[in-house]
Amino acid sequence: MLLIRFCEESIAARYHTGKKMRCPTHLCTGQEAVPAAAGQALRSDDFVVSTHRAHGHYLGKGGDLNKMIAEIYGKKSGCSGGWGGSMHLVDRSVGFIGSTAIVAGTIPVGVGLGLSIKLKNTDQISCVFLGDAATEEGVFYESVNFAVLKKLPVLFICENNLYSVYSPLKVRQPEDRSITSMVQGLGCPAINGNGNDAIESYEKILKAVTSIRNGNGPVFLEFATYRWREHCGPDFDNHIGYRTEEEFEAWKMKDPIEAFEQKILLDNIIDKRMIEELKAGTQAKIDNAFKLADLAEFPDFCDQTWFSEVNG
Ligand SMILES: Cc1ncc(C[n+]2csc(CCOP(=O)(O)OP(=O)(O)O)c2C)c(N)n1
Ligand SMILES: [Mg+2]
Repeated sequence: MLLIRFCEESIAARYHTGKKMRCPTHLCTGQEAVPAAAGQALRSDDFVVSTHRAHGHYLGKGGDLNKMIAEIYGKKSGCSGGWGGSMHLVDRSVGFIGSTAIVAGTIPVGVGLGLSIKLKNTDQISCVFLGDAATEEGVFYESVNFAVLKKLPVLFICENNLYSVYSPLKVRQPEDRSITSMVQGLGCPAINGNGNDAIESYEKILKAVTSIRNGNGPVFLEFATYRWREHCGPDFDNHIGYRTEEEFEAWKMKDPIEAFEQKILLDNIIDKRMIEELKAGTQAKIDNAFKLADLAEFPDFCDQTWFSEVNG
């Protein structure tokens, strides 16, 4: 969680200087618990597909920090060879099959990966990250239906942060209908949880992973959470008026990292000095990743070999 938080905050702090990051970035500050928990519950050979807000999912899955920052800088050493930028992360070495900017675009890809696992008869899992707005796309229903019908090893993780850009859920979906119940209606086991509670998220994801690995078919998890920064970009946008300062402050009080830190301090799992060391070490790694990205070369955009390399 610290790696994700500090990484996102370091991107935000540097974004406006030097024009080094030329791609749009959708930061997940405030939403770190679910990606971190999923990364802990999944195996490195499990597959993950993700969305436009992909940094946490990639780092959580064991993605390489240096390769991610280099990708955001558009450099050849980036995980997508510098071709993709923030929203198009690919790294087969950690099972991160890809993120895309098209809302719900990776859902059928993740279900297809689930079908490939079933056909190859391995015990991997395909994990599909999606936002609340992706449940409004037609392909979501086709994909869940197919996964249920074929009993595919697919874990759907919906991070419900209440908004699609500036539109709150209540202008997009019937107010009295929960996403979890709607998915249950499609015949898919579905539960919801507090996406700002790292331990609860981990336990729920692990339980789902165990059930899927045991051959019981797909599971859908909906986690309530909240993005702190603007939809796209490094700044804050509460002043626009689509959400209130009070709502934002109330969610900031539910900071997943602060809550986890308090818990492990209280339980004597870690002491304050260890936390400070962890924080300093994490920030140092991130600062170094930015330094490396800055020094790295840009790709030769006439050279297509990266595509053949990444596609095996
Ligand atoms: C098919 C499609 N429609 C619209 C957009 C524009 N768009 C980009 S992100 C976004 C919001 C998605 O919201 P959600 O899935 O809840 O994810 P969040 O941004 O909240 O993490 C929209 C509408 C898009 N990229 N693709
Ligand atoms: Mg959303």
